[in-house]
Amino acid sequence: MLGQVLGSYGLNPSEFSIEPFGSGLIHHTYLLKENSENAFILQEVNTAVFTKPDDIASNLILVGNYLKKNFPEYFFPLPMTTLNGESYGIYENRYYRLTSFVKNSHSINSCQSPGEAFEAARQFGKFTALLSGVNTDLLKYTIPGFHDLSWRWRQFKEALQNGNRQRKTECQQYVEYLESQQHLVNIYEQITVDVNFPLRVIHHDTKINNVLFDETQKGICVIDLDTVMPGYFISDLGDMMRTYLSPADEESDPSLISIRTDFFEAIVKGYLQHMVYELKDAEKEKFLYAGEFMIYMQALRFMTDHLNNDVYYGARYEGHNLKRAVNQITLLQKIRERQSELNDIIHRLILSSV
Ligand code: GN1
Ligand code: MG
Repeated sequence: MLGQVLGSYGLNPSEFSIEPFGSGLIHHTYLLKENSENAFILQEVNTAVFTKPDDIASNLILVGNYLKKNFPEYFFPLPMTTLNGESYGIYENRYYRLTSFVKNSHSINSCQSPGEAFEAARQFGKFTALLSGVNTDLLKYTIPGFHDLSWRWRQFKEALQNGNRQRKTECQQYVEYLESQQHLVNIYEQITVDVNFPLRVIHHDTKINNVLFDETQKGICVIDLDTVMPGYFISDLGDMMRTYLSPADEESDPSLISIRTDFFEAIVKGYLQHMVYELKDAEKEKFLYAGEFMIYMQALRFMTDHLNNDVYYGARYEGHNLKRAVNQITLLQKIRERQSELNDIIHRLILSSV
């Protein structure tokens, strides 16, 4: 298989060492090393999740061309094209893409310092800010409904109706908690009809491992661009809060979760660096909601998957997705406890950055 795929890029597989790479839940990713000079990332696209891989390619070409024309100095790591000029190497109906490994770059799997949080947030904010002139109508929705909280809510309700009955009974208290937070869906619905809340070019997966860092720990660029599509800024800002604030991640025991205020400050500051000139007042009022929105959506998604017998995320042990859901519920509650302190930080930083 790899022979055919690499061949379509004009590469000879016998010249490479190949090893699994990264920790994403969705695609299979490999690092191909020729020598220290030449390395590539090969990824098999999960077509059960991304049913139209050509839509990803179409978005990246559009965004890539826009950046090249308007901000030629911005580094945008596009996948390579095959010898035939295709965006994917296709073998037995499986889609593979190849990207050059960015020299002297590295990624990190968990956010360990406010400096890293700042750099990542700056990179994601810069990405959306530079693309503010793109007509989002021209972009495809690579996963329809991806961050549509109303749809996620309906999926959750459907899983309660049709999913695993025993699991539903066992986790009743968490189900009830999630239902009690439906007001977060209502706020999202107001946002979708608010003319002051524009659709922007959003990355939609702002975990720290989707930023490349250089040797001085400065951000180089954002990667993992499959979910670049129209969306609201709360998705990117919120997912950073979801994944950088606590020293314990979504896989951890909920008792280890805490909110690191200095990391919160770093995220907001970093995101505002470029975005402060773009964001409207209505958006600036939704900074803390961004975190609640993303954490709640992820809790709903994990719980829905648990009720649906782990068909989407998979499970390494019985109750894995329930544990992840409870982890996210705990994170949401911890943020709530600190609400007024966090809002003070937001207001201070917004005022001082304009
Ligand atoms: C998935 O594959 P990965 O880890 O980059 C998911 C995200 C979730 C995340 C939770 C396409 O991302 O939306 O936030 O898992 N991506 C997709 O860990 O569903
Ligand atoms: Mg990823």
